[in-house]
Amino acid sequence: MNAPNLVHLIGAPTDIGAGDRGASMGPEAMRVAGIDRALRGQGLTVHDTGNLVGPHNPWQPPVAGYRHLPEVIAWNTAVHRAVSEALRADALPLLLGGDHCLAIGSLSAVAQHCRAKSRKLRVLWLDAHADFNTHTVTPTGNIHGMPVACLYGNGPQALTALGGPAPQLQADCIRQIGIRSVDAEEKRLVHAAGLEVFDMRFIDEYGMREAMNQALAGLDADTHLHVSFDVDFLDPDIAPGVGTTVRGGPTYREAQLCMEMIADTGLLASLDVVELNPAFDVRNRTAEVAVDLIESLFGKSTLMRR
Ligand code: 5AB
Ligand code: MN
Ligand code: MN
Ligand code: MN
Repeated sequence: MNAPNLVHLIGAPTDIGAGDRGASMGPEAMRVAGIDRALRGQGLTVHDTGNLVGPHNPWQPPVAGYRHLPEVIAWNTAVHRAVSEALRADALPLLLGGDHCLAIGSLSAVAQHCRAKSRKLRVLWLDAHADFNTHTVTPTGNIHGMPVACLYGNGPQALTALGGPAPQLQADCIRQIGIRSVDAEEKRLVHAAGLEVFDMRFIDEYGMREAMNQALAGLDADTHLHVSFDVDFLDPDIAPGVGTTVRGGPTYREAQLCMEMIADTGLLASLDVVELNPAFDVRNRTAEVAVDLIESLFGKSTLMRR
């Protein structure tokens, strides 16, 4: 099955799961940087569905290990619905975050869709962080540090069961790339769950090419490929506009190669672009880099056309 030619842009302007305010401005910054034009340039039909609506950020401390849980549930319910709708319309949902807690809504919709269609699912999690914290071990209570745990069934029921009985994801379907900041307790959980992680040490030693070859191994024409692109995956030198910068990330060229190798599969079927924070950005540079990389993700710089 070929990747869809229609893209639904879904704006989710919230920073409800983050530790800094500002990711709520992400969708507009991506539009200003020309996401629509960039995708059309790759021969895609783009339908901007506008922005979802949800509760404002009350900016409260965590309660029982979770910050803003009711609001996080409301936003993820809206994202789940919009992503499901796009998939039903045979479109490729492109979630414009918003912080990374929203991947619970998007990936639960994607997983549900794959179960219904008996399609295999591979998730590439491009991030500086593993996002595998739980309410008992989180150092912050910020739910943007917990989406992978929630998708594996470890979290509050209202989030883990979005899209059907938990877990939404099977242990072997995710590949994490670019990881370089994992909390001590979180590390233990990542090991116990057996997540496949291509951290920066791996990329230093073997290169992005080998990391991507391994992360993309075993795909076939019937695999739905989802990319969850946390912009803090990138080195802060090229992407300062994020809340949680961690130095030592992929360079521009390494990130391009990563995107190009994904494009070559022709299997990309859903995408999150999250954690862009214009309040920390410099002249919208990070949004522009993100748009530039997304063009490559949709095949700009490869000779093998979709
Ligand atoms: B992001 C931290 N591990 O749990 C936590 O940006 C940071 O979605 C999480 O990857 C970063 O608060 C979440 C310290
Ligand atoms: Mn993340
Ligand atoms: Mn991150
Ligand atoms: Mn972040």
